[in-house]
Amino acid sequence: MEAGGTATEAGAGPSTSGQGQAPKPTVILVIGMAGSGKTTLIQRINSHLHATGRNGYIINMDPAVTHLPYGANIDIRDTVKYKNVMKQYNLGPNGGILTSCNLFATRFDQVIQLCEKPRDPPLQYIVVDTPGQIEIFTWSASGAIVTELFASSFPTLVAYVVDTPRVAAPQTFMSNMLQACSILYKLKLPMLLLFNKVDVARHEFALDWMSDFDAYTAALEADSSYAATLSRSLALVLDSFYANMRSKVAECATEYEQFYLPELERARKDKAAREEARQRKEMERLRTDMEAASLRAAGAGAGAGQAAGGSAGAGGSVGGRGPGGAGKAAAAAGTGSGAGTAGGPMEVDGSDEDDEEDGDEEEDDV
Ligand SMILES: Nc1nc2c(ncn2[C@@H]2O[C@H](COP(=O)(O)OP(=O)(O)OP(=O)(O)O)[C@@H](O)[C@H]2O)c(=O)[nH]1
Ligand SMILES: [Mg+2]
Repeated sequence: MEAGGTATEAGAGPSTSGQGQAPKPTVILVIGMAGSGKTTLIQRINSHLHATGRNGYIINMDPAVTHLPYGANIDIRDTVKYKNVMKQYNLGPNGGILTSCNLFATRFDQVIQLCEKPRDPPLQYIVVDTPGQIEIFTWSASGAIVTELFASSFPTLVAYVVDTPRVAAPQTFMSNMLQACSILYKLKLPMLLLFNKVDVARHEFALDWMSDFDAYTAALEADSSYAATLSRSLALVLDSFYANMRSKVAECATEYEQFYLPELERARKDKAAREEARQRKEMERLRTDMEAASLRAAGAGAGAGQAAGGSAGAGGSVGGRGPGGAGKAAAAAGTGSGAGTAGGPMEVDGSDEDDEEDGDEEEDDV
């Protein structure tokens, strides 16, 4: 495997857990097309880490894998049984994987706690194996939760695995690069392109295409189809994408510290401010509700007192000075106690509306 350089050669960058503690491990999210060799690559990374006396932590997020060539420290299959999920929710294979990942994501805070546990020697890398169906990880709630939780706790990067023999044709290469680009946009994390299976096909042609536009257009020369013309235009556009690709894990970790972490902090502050505003609104609503309830209770008490004194029309007069429509409804109902029942449903309607608004806010947060 090559990364326009090598993938696992460098340290995890300067980030630390604070208070003079050991540096934080770097999280490597291994993503790539089905069969591109993610799992095999992780097995090799794992043995390389062991051979060089470094401490790594491997997490398997693929619920459908039948055999793992490495010993995972955390395995989604220990928590969620993919086949049971398929049966229980009447799902097909992809729906089963997606739902299993989502179920696992609901407990991902525990995974982060395990990763944060101090160890001797300290962890240097946390490597995450993902399902072959890229979109299941990158475009699902579980992918968003997992990446966000990792990125807010550790320097995190995406290692995009390219199946080198399968991208030897210029247009397949372009489609794979667009896929990588879309993941970069979605996950917003530093990215490492890993050219895999170089024992079958060397990766130098890809490096040439990425660094030299003329070399790429020359490869497309014989092809005058619309797709080839589009590929030429896209190669120009992707120039800055290629230029920003890193070739070492440490470079990605530094990029994370310099650009992604400040952005993350800003997003976290925004979220905290939104949450504070929501809580303030809730408190205000609660206060208004309580005031209204105490006014109603006072009104109902007065109505009951007058009714006990034998005045049949007293309910009407209570309604007149009660809080708006509720009082009038009580008068129409003709009893003092009716004020309570008429007031109840109106209040429930109101809180339902508010609850829907709050629900939207929560969805945006996720
Ligand atoms: N020749 C060669 N074959 C490889 C290499 N890496 C992986 N393979 C083969 O590619 C196939 C798929 O490998 P996996 O590691 O299961 O790929 P994956 O991306 O994890 O697959 P999914 O999880 O199903 O998406 C297997 O047959 C591997 O033996 C490599 O570097 N060279
Ligand atoms: Mg795999």
